[in-house]
Amino acid sequence: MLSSLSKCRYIASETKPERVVEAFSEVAFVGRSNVGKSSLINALCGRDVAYVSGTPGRTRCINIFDAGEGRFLVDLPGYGFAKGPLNEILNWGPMIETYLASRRSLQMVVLVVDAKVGPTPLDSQMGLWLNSNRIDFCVTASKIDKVQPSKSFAQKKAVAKFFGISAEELFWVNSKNQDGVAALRAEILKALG
Ligand SMILES: Nc1nc2c(ncn2[C@@H]2O[C@H](COP(=O)(O)OP(=O)(O)O)[C@@H](O)[C@H]2O)c(=O)[nH]1
Ligand SMILES: [Mg+2]
Repeated sequence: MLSSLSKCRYIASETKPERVVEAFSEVAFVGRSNVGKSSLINALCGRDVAYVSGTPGRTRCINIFDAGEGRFLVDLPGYGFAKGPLNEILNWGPMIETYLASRRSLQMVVLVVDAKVGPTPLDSQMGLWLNSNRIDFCVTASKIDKVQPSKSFAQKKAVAKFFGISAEELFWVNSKNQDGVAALRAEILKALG
């Protein structure tokens, strides 16, 4: 059992799911491009391990980080980007689905949505796909600092309701100042074993 993610280190980037090495356990991050997945991984680890980009859709690889003895955090390419070579755009779905469906060590998926924008149709599709494939996932709303404090309570309830969970089950985080990050970290550590 790990006590923290502070020893997490980058190990590889792959474009072919079958080339990713075996893990003891793993937690994968999915969500729209630019929603803050890589920033969240950095916040969870307490330092910059993942590449944060200003340009949406730049992280097109499966990025693997080892938190200790084969316990992986997996930064998956974001969906919803419109720019880039067509074959890459078309290849995205099969690549992610193949990855998520084929990893026996996958314990949980963190579905990251933008707190202010709220869930998009693609986020909904992702949730449905995870459910239909019986993949355990938790929902994390990122960039909560962009939500007006007066709207925060209602927005949290709305996002939770969208996914059929309670507001308490929704992780509500700001990767820039660590707000809410500890609760998600605890859930991930539990899942990694
Ligand atoms: N204000 C704010 N900005 C964030 C937060 N998390 C990420 N960002 C910014 O959002 C942009 C995209 O972040 P990134 O982690 O690369 O997103 P990814 O494409 O999902 O991996 C970057 O400019 C980040 O600095 C947050 O919690 N609050
Ligand atoms: Mg990224």
